[in-house]
Amino acid sequence: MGTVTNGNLYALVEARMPRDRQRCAIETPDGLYYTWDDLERATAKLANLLRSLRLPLGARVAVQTEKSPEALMLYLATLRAGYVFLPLNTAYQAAEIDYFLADAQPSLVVCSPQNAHWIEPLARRRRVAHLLTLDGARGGTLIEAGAPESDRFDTVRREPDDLAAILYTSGTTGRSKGAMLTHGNMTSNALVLQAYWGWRRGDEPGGDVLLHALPIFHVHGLFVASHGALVNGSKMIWLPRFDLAEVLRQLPRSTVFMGVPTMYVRLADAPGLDRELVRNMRLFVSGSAPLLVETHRQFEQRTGHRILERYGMSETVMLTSNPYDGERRPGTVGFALPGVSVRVVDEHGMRCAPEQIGAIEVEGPNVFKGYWRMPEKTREEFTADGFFRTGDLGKFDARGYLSIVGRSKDLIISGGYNVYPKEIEGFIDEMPGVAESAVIGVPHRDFGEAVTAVVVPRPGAELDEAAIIAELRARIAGFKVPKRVHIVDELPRNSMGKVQKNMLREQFGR
Ligand code: MLC
Ligand code: AMP
Repeated sequence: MGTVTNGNLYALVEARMPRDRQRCAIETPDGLYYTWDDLERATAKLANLLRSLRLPLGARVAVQTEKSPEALMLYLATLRAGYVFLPLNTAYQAAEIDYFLADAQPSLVVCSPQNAHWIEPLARRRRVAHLLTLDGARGGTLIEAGAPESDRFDTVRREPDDLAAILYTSGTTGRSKGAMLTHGNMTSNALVLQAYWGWRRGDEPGGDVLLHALPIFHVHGLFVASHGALVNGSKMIWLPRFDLAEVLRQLPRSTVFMGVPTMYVRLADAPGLDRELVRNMRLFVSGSAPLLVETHRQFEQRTGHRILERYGMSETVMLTSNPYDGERRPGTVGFALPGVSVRVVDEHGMRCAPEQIGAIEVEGPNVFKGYWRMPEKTREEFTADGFFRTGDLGKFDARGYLSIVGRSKDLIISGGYNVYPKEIEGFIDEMPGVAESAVIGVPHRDFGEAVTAVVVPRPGAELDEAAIIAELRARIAGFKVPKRVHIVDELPRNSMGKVQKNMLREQFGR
């Protein structure tokens, strides 16, 4: 493997492909099979197509499509061509998509053919120059337009500091902000994780095979999982979604699996899961939300495997990890990854002693460049000495393991998806007959936390739980819709007039 002088992340992927490019890179359960050569040539065609559209330098390519090998290739082609990838959750509806188009001003939108009828008018209104469709291997205008293009493309030179992707995430304000990640952020993190988690090269005997069941519009599935296999020359078994029966079917053929805690809760309860089924597995990784100690234990009893829990964010990719070789401690997220600094500080910015809870701040080559077109917000989120304030609360134990004990940001994590109470409250408060609302997360066995709304009617108004849920379902992504809506006369407030969400969580969390 020669030295890679081009800072483009794709240049690293290219340099680390197996020597024999006829080996399998991606396989799907319905029998599709893509070699590394296919990957190289298909991404070249798409990169040539993107170039032919004459998108301006730094153009954003916004993508909301179903998961398919072609969707991953579009991501890689965007990197190759030097543009900026902007993935969007497939559950997002018109109001949500419109916000991202207005804010990110992409030059190209790629969507599923069945959504083009409502995305096209939004894109036109937001002056997006191009709209193409992608429907996996079945095609779409993207694949048609790319077909006549050359299958050779010189990966565009990028510096480590150049933008590679924008991931929308939200803070305390509830307004989504685009976290700008650079080629350098992702390259450094991919290489660190490759070494830390002991990845075994795909073209060596006993090489790793990744079972990929995560969505590819967030850090976990798109970066941590895919990059892990891609920079390792490892095959991926590519599932369109997390389907428990399919995961169980594919586990004997896999060595690495990454999932959110909900997936482990479901796996640990699955009748077919036993040591024999996971006999070839080397590593199970969990992240994106807290993994309950109980799930960790139950999974170990069933499989003999201790899940490796790690911690990260859209703004920082991965920050900490339990050790691969040392003790994996349930309820903790392990140690700072090599090159990453993690500190826990009190309200005066002083480092906390072991076991003392404080704010988690981080620094390293993986930490993002800032929020898209929000320089002030970016400044606020960094300390004077350059650490990023994660909004998570944690503590180190005496042995240096970090635990996440809460969040200073008002955020619910449901099945690994982030839900911002302010956003949902905004939609509920607009409904006729609503005086005010508070959205909270309550413990949920499957999703970890379940979105729950507490709503106060205007005097004389009658509100109905089912009607509120139905109206929200028509407007926002399904995972954000409260599982329950409680109608109450008033919300508990403290002496400053602030709603006391902890009291609501106690009252409605049982
Ligand atoms: C689906 N539904 C959810 C939900 N997912 N509700 C609450 N929370 C969720 N997470 C709802 C749907 O709206 C639908 O509702 C119903 O459940 C069935 O939908 P589905 O798509 O069939 O659900 P299912 O396949 O069971 O999805 C569960 C899941 C999925 C866990 C597989 O949520 C998932 O893939 N989560 C992964 C999220 C992820 O990748 N996070 C990484 C973020 S990166 P209805 O009412 O319409 O029927 C990050 C950084 C880091 O955080 O550290 O990694
Ligand atoms: P996102 O904005 O989707 O990138 O979500 C990042 C947030 O997920 C972090 O700030 C944490 O609050 C949470 N998170 C990620 N991994 C873990 C973990 N292992 N344990 C607890 N919380 C986690």
